[in-house]
Amino acid sequence: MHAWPASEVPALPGKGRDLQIHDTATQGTISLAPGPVARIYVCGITPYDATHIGHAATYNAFDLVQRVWLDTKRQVHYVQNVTDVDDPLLERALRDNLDWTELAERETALFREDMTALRMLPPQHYIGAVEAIPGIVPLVERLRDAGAAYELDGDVYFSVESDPNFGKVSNLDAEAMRLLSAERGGDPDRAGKKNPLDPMLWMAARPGEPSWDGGSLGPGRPGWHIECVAIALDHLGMTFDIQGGGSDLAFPHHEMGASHAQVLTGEFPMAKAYVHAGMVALHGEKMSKSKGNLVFVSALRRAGVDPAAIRLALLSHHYRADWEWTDEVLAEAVARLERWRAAVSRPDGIAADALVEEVRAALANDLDAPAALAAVDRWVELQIATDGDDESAPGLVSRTVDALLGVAL
Ligand code: 5CA
Ligand code: ZN
Repeated sequence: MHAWPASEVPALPGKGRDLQIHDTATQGTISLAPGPVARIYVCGITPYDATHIGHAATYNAFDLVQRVWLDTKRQVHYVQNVTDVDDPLLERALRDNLDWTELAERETALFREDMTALRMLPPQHYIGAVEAIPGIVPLVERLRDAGAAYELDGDVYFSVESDPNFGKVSNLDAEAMRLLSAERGGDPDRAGKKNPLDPMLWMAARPGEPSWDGGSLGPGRPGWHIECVAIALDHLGMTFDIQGGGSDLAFPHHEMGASHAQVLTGEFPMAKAYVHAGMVALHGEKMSKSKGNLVFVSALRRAGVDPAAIRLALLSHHYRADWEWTDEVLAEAVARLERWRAAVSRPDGIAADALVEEVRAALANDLDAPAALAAVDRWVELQIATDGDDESAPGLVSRTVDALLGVAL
């Protein structure tokens, strides 16, 4: 699949700092010092509805990770998937009397537009589940041949008991795992499973549903977790720097993915850091396609909201916080954008070298975007109140805000 166009990232004077980031698996902040090419896998959308502010907030977090790494003069190898075949997509297509491929293509196209408008850097490899199937089948066969998978009425399940490290990504107790499994695509109550938590690796073809050649597995379609493992291992290999997504992916998705990879490679963890963004709510409840309490990025854009203001609204919350989208959040971001633009439109101003370092320090400290905004706010206030004569300052601030925060002034 093609991704979307990259906005240019201006180079800043000096060099950025290495990222300290919270890792869900070790439940602490870790210091990540990737090699010259940093490797990140971010779980992509299931394209059955438009991009909402919750999605955008999560992708914003991982866009900041890339910007920090680029500022340390590293290259970034970024991979993202599109879950372009899965139950929710097929169910929505059926409900709306649409062809499921058309629905997936339409919503993926809209996602690309939204990401472009928000200046999110694109992945180098943007891979659909469907196009990954030829790589998924042999992995499921290997898991089965290693005794880590078993068949149930033609479907193939992964046995969580085959992984000695199972549970070490999300650190949840058995009861919490069972509840979340039922909520998030698992089937803990299906009779005949070895362990209720065992996730499906390969679903045998169902009447009226799409299916693909599964070699010795028979015709069917892939499970969700193996999709991301196959794509990640194919394009990044083992022990890449970050696997990212919203906090609702820690269990079961990233836990199961780590387990699949552990059995396939004998290594743990698949990613050096498991990084999870908080959930954005609307009217007191997590924004979710299934509940329908959504604010769409595309709807805001159509209403004339500057994407840079949307981006500032996302940045005004720490990525790990759960927060609520309100009209005030957006209004504050619109006002901030105006103030910042007025400040950098002056021909000269207050020296900004210290500001560059403050923004760098804030982001390197577990992506503290609110602290980065506060630092820019302080410069903007001084700039408006005082008569500085540094001609390079407004340009340097614009470039800093663009390079590190993805906001075009
Ligand atoms: N296709 C899978 C990942 S492989 C999936 O979870 N797709 S999704 O469309 O449901 O979600 C895409 C990303 O947005 C995930 O990282 C998810 O955790 C995140 N996300 C979904 N809802 C919210 C929300 N309300 N707030 C923050 N992030 C969210
Ligand atoms: Zn995923």
